Amino acid sequence: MTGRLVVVSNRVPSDGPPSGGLVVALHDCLHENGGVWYGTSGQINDAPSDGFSDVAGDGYDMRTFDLTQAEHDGYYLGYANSVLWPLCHRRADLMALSTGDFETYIAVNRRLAKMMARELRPDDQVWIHDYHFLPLAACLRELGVTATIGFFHHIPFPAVHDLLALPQHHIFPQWIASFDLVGLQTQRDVAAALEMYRSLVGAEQLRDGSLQYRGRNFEIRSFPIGIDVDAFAKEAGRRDGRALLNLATDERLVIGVDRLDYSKGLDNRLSAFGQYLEAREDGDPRASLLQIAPPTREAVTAYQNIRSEMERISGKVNGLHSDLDWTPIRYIHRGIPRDTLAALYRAADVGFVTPFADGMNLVAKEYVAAQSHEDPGVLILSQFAGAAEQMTSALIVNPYDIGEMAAALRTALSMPLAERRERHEALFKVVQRDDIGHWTDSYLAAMARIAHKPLVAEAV
Ligand code: ADQ
Repeated sequence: MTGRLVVVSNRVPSDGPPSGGLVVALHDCLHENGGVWYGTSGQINDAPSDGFSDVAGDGYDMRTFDLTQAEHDGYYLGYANSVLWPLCHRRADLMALSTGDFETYIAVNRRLAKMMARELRPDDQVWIHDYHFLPLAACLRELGVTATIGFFHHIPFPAVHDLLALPQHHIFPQWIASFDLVGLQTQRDVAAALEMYRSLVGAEQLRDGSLQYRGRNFEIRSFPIGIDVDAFAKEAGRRDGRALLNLATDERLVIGVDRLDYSKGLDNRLSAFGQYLEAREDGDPRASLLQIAPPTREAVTAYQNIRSEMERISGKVNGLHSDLDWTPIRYIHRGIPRDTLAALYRAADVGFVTPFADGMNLVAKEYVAAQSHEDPGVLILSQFAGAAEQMTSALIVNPYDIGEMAAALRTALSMPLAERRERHEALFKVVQRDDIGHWTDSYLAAMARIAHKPLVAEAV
């Protein structure tokens, strides 16, 4: 590629070797092309900094900045995680609106833009990630930055009727239009974004697929994110997950892996498992649910009830169904090393992935990658996970319908080998085709194509 690759994400992986699919993929791109990675350091500092600190990256620069406590509270915990996150996950009712938090969110984006504008070059290709930085391109354009700027929105794009609940909905289209390329996870997200332009500001798609708004030309396209399939499959074969769990020979295993977030549908999932156990007949297999759910964003009020709700439902199900030698729900409230996780996926007869709303959901893809081809497990997947658009050979369920999910568990646990193989083969093909390498390559190719388009007016 010509020009430098510049990545921006909320956190920079400055504490040790990169881990996790997305971080490793971005690291690899930067390592290959050279460039810069900007983001917060994770440190809180009393005074706002006016410049970056340098962290040595492997073949590229990492430039970090600290937040003050007030910035962390207003920008990160406040507007990003208590307003934009629930808004994009169809939970406008959970938004904690505060003018102060919005102002802090804008101020952090402005400060970052000011510091970056001093360093950016016109031929840079800037790739910004996530809802923490929705106004960043608009702030950079105000400062005269003409570099190509792309954005990837990892979470669902809000529907217009939800967006109207955001007091700042009138500037949302302007933020988005300040990027040159807006990457979304699914076709459904692209349709929601186009509908926003059509119905809120009357901007239509041009014949070449791009949009024009306030004198700027930009593109909105879907780039479904993937995982490193080969690495994950190899990892999964290394250890015996059933031995780690001490499972009885005839005991079947259902697995759920999520951050403890209200968007992931955990309460209904546990209830569906309870209902499966209640309806179990003599011939039905005995199954345990292993739910791994590390805490996240505990300082945000909307997250504080989930933990006790999970404990209540699992306590109830275990109280009703446990036996001397059997606890039906094993609920683990912390993170698990990736190699152990891969082995546990492989050991599980069913991957139970039931979010109410999810940009993509990488757990669904990891579960499929980890299965053996000879004797694969079955994926149960919510229709509201972005992954459902591609992974149509899963058992697709409605996460609001507990009875339907309980029935899907029964179907999955008694599915004949031939059907399991057929479904898994189709799913594996999709996951392998659209892996993480394909995602970065196709996004960067689209950005390079746009970078070489003739310039248009930059008025915002
Ligand atoms: P998340 O909401 O974090 O990501 P997801 O896509 O499922 O959701 O990714 C979670 C990752 O964390 C997976 O790789 C998973 O293995 C790992 N993980 C979860 N719990 C873990 C545990 N207990 N121990 C170890 N690892 C664990 C956001 C969006 C998603 C989108 C991704 C990527 O919300 O919709 O798919 O970004 O774009």
